[in-house]
Amino acid sequence: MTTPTRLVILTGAGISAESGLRTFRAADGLWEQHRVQDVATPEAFHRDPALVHRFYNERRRSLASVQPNAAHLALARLEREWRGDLLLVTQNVDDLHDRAGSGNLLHMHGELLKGRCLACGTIQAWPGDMDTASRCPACGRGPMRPHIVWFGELPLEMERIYRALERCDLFVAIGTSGLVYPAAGFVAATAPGTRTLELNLESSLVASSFQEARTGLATNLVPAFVSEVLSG
Ligand code: BV8
Repeated sequence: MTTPTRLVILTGAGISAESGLRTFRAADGLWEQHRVQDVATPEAFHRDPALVHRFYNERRRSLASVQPNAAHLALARLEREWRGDLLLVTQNVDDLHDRAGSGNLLHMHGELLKGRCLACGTIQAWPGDMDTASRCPACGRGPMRPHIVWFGELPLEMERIYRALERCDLFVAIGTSGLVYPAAGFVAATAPGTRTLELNLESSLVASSFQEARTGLATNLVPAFVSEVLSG
């Protein structure tokens, strides 16, 4: 197997689990007795914006009490020391990859710490609570929504992601259950001959699409994987 030169890494909630952030499946997708799929939608926001703001305010506040873990830090080390191309695509809306130092990072489902104006569309940092009275600092009039991709909405930068998937020679999925599309379909979008690897606590729903799967904690599997790749 030739040494890989172009990596695409996809992460999901499992990489943040050991930092103390609940995964979607572990919480069996429940929040305040609502299914996440029922809160994280444009319809829910239209129907009850205060409830959806509460859902995101609670999760935004929780970021202040968690830190990146060894898996996040290992991926940042890989980006620093890796001589080839590396694109880190995360489904996570937390800022742990950012705080760990990853730069070539794409939040395909948006970010908790950003807000989007419903009037002018400006996306801007939003570290504090957001509610129906929040107004856009850019245009001064627009109500705000979390800069989050909800169920039924198109994830961000999909063309850039598919281009990277077609070009890469190593695709690694870390801590994702393979339930949510289009992310779960990324492994199938890689070119024939691409090396594919899944790192997860247990087999994902798409494990059979990967050439290799390693099971264990991300804080063990990811640093070991990074050392292996860097040592060629
Ligand atoms: C789209 C932001 C179309 C929100 C998220 C009906 C109508 C419309 C669409 C659909 C529909 N039916 C189905 C769909 C498609 C839908 C979908 O896939 N639904 C699922 C429920 C079946 N997808 C969409 O809606 C997507 N958009 O299809 O648009 C379109 C096309 C054209 C034009 C317009 C529209 C958008 C999906 C994005 C939704 N937003 N996030 C928020 O965070 O509040 S998704 C959200 O859930 C996460 O971002 C993530 O993507 C997903 C959860 O998945 P995981 O990250 O994998 O987490 P999970 O808990 O599931 O798994 C954790 C894993 O970690 C496990 O495998 C576990 O074993 C492992 N693990 C745990 N601990 C550790 C560990 N591994 C290692 N170490 C550990 N310590």
